[in-house]
Amino acid sequence: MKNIHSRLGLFYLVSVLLWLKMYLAYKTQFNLPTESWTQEFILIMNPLSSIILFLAFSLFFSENKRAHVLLLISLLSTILLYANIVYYRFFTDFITIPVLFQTSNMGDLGDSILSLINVYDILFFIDVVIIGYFILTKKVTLKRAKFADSWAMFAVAIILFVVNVGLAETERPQLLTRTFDREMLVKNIGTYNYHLYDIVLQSKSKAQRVFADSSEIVDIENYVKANQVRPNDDLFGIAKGKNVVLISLESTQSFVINEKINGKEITPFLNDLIKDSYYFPNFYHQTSQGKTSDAEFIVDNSLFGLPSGAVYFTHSQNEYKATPEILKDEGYYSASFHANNKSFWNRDIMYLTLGYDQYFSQRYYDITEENSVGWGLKDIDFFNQSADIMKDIPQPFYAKFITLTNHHPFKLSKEESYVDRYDSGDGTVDRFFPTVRYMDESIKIFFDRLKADGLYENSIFILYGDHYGISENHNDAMAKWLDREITPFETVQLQRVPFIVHIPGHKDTRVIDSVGGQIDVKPTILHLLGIETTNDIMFGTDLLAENRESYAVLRDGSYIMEDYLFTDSNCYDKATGEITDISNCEPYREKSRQHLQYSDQIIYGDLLRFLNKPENFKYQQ
Ligand code: GP9
Ligand code: MN
Repeated sequence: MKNIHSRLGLFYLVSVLLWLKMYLAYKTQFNLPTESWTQEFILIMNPLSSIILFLAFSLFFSENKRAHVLLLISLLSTILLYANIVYYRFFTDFITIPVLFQTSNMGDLGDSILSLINVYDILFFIDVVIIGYFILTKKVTLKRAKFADSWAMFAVAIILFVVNVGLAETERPQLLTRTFDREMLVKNIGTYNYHLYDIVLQSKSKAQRVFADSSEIVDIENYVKANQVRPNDDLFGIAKGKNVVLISLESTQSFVINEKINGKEITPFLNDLIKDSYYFPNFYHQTSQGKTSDAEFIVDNSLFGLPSGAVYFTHSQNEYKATPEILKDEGYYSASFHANNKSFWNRDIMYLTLGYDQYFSQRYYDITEENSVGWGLKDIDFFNQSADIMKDIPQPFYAKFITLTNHHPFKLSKEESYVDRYDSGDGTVDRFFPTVRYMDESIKIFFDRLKADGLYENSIFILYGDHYGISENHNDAMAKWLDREITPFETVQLQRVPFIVHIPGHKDTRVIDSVGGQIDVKPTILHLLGIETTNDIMFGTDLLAENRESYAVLRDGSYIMEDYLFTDSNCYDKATGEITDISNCEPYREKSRQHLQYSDQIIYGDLLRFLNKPENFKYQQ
């Protein structure tokens, strides 16, 4: 090991140049803002582990070849970096394996690739050229390096990687398991590590796909069809041809509905709207790590998200038959409106797969310091600007609006708060109430705008809470709010989120107590629009159907029946909240397991690609 540094002079030089180049690219070519010195430090160090790892392979080669291989690896790494730079100039995103095969994306790029390249880009290759000259003329070599040096360098790479991931994990917990944003991944683990990560992720899902066969879907299809429920005859098609306005209520749980804080309603607009809508107080979110994106996935597909990771990331190349795609055949245009970076939750890619015609992401909005708070554009500005965009979109449309202000850490200035903070002493819970109230106000303003713009009458409105906002870490404060202890039973009950179906001019409005969840939204919407779903593989049932079962299963396996609730191996009596005989929960035990397992099987095996064309089918009653 002695004198390793003198033996590896050239190796170090090439590494440092590549490293510097990466950091320069981060600063000049990509938009990767950092918010603290730790984040900046992570950004600086993150390319290093993979650079050393890649270059260390050169040391395996014979004395005469090493330097050449080193040069080649440096060149290939630069090409990969440069490919990302060019791609980013057009898509403001990083390359991911699926997009390489996504012809529509690459087609766009193909046309304008020349305009994305400029002559100064040669500078990215300047180090390779200069060092290449010295290597090829044999002025510098790596001849003195020893075989063992390669292992030493691998060890260094691994240590750097572990430190890097450790730091990133403290900055962004669950970054790798949840995979929520490419930009954040690149910021935290670097471009090259990100590509390696992407390769592992994609190959894992490809492998499972390869081993799946078409017979698997037959059983599932039979099962699902046997469980279908006939739509409500009076309501089927009642909104035929109307626009659908779908609103995702960020982090909104049902415990705020019809409640007051210091004498003021927390959701005055929603409370009013509920009186003129179908409202479901026993509606549960069914999300897991994919949070908002899981909710979107479940709502559009009537399939469950995955037990870990976000299906939006892990299985964005699957075949699905999501609501936007189904509605396309009915002449609908579909769009999603959300003022966040488009690669967040891999939405830009997944929306193409799901059949959305347009994603109005961050760049379609005018976002300034004044109109932003917390995660970005304030909901009121978001809806106002969205309403402007909506004037120009084709009708009928299926439009999804994803709110953001009521997102952890629930920041909002005192001046903009319509209600007081709570006083539990737990900041997260205390701040939650004003941001929920703010979101409520933004929806009121949105409705007013749509009325003024003549879109209201012609639309139906579906509002759903995406997932919990207050996690179990805040049980003490929640116990204070609810004035009772938070038992496992209460924890499940806290997973209820609002679900509202508002049909302008429709008089039959009521509170429907039946238990349901996000999985039931798709058939509910399609039936209102008069679209048959007999040939779809869905795990939910129309919430307005008369003989549907009052039931929902959560992603962690807990399930809720009309009178009982199962969680944590116990069966609870909903009337008392007390543990009751397990046999009371037995009727839905197998079904709950089956639903989750079949849905996962479909996603892991990409089974919907095997689906047969529609055949004649009758409801089984
Ligand atoms: C991000 C927004 C919030 O675009 O949807 O995501 P979340 O953290 O709630 O899943
Ligand atoms: Mn969310």
